[in-house]
Amino acid sequence: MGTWISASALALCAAAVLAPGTEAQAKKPAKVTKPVKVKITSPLDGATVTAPVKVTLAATGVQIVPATVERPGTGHYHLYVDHDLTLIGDTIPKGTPGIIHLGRGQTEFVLDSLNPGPHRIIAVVGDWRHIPLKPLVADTVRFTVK
Ligand SMILES: [Cu+2]
Repeated sequence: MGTWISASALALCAAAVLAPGTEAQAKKPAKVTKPVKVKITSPLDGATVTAPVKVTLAATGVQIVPATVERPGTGHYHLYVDHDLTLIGDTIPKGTPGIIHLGRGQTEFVLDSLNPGPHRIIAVVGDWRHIPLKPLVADTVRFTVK
């Protein structure tokens, strides 16, 4: 009798542990969430490059999708080219020189009109409303066009 109760209690316990997630999630160590990050993989910070400048981006912990996808955990890239960040809680403006929405879910963009000299790019991941993710997911590079 004591054995029967014990086995039953174990089964209940296991069910409770597995209930919130799938089996796959249950196999992972607890509390492992990928940090949400964006990186400008090219040009490199401090680099000297020739125009046109191809900007390439990589993200972890967030799925890069077209702006038409309204789903948590997704977003699209925005490039601030020689432009300061806009307010973090606000919609990222469209049609503003120096602010580019990669609204089709692109992971690269060619800047073909940069003049020779120093430049700065800030990449920001925003959601389908074009509002930056919170906390802010951004990366900055400074480079020089020959
Ligand atoms: Cu946008």
